[in-house]
Amino acid sequence: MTITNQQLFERSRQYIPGGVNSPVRAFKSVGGTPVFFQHGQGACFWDVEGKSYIDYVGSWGPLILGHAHPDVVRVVQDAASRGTSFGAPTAAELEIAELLCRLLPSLEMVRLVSSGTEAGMSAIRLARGYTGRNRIIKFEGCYHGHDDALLVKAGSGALTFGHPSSAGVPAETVEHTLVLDYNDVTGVEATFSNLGSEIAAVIVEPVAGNMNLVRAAPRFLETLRTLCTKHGSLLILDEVMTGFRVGLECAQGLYGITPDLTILGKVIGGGLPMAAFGGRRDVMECLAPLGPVYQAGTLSGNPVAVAAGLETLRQIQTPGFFDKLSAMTRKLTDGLTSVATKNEVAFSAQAVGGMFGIYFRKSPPESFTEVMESDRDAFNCFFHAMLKEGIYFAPSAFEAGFVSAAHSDMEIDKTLEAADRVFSRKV
Ligand code: KE4
Repeated sequence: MTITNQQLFERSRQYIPGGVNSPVRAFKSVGGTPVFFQHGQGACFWDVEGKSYIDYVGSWGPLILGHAHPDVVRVVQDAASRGTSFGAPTAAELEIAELLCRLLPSLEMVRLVSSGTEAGMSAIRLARGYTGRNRIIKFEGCYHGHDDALLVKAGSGALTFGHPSSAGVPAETVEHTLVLDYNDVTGVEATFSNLGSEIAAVIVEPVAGNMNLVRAAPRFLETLRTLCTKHGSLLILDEVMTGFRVGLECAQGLYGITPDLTILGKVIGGGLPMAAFGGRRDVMECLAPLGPVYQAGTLSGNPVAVAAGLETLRQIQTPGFFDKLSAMTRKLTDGLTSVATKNEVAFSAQAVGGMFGIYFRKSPPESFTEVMESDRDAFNCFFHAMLKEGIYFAPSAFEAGFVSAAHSDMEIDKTLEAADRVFSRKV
């Protein structure tokens, strides 16, 4: 007798909080029972009941080559057969460090860690250690992992400091964190004119993907760069999601912005636990064992994860890789928009490289406020209707979606035909 998603969910909730190892997987935002997967291949994956889905989450971004890419599987098996971890330096860590620094000119040095949270946490500590300052700026709607200092929601006024957005985070931990509005140039200018000399760093997603997809206005990032330079603060671009997803030169290349530090993750691990932070040599050399800023990790630079990352980074350098990925992603977003328009559904969508946003509002949002104006109920109905059609979008109206190199015209066409049926029923 085949076990069902429902049965697994009920049992998992006995042993794992919410039945999941990361909250967004619990379907709390969309309702219903999470799907338990057992096998993936290319653009698709199969649940425990044997149902197949076209996957537009891709493990939240890492699977830019699709599920179980044969070359990635091969190098992972090969690396594992030679030892899964040494807790000592390896040549492969040097190889991926050199590659990342070659691909991203702003990286003079880089350190590998095991998650985007670790990268963000370490970059904030490093910026504070380098500048000798405590205050940091983040933006409402941006997510940089669950480091205490970054689990903050906006304070009441523009210049008040943040309040914890999670239980267990002492107010003192976030008293130095200021939460501003994304794309609000005036707010950033006012804050720096008041506190510029006290600000250690600004951390920002150059294309936000954690309030659904919201593009930074070029002037917003340019202003951050100018003001950080003027006041001796560090600009940290959180490219955990956008890194090697929106293009080979990442979002910093698309926007022509040179950060002081960058955090990376997801794609660079090819589906295995790996992330990184890096940037200016004079800043990175403040890190232990060279300098006074401590940072460490048992499995940092793990050889199996590095092997998957190296193969993934090798494959995405194929000439035309991002042109093809961007075109396929645009085919999806343009197609969804046209079938929604045909069925008179208030809907919009946009793509940046291999990531996309879909919105139940007439135009793509340009701010957190506009995101919150989207029709969340309509999204949830659409999500479940498409799930029934075998199409798996992110189980939240506030997440970006992802297309892989394994998605072909067949998967996109099938998705658009399903969307036409769903929209015609007035989601
Ligand atoms: P991790 O610690 O989850 O590896 O990375 C944290 C992180 C940092 N920065 C950005 C821009 C991110 O998007 C993330 C993690 N993204 C979420 C998706 N919204 C991961 C999914 C999850 O939390 O389960």
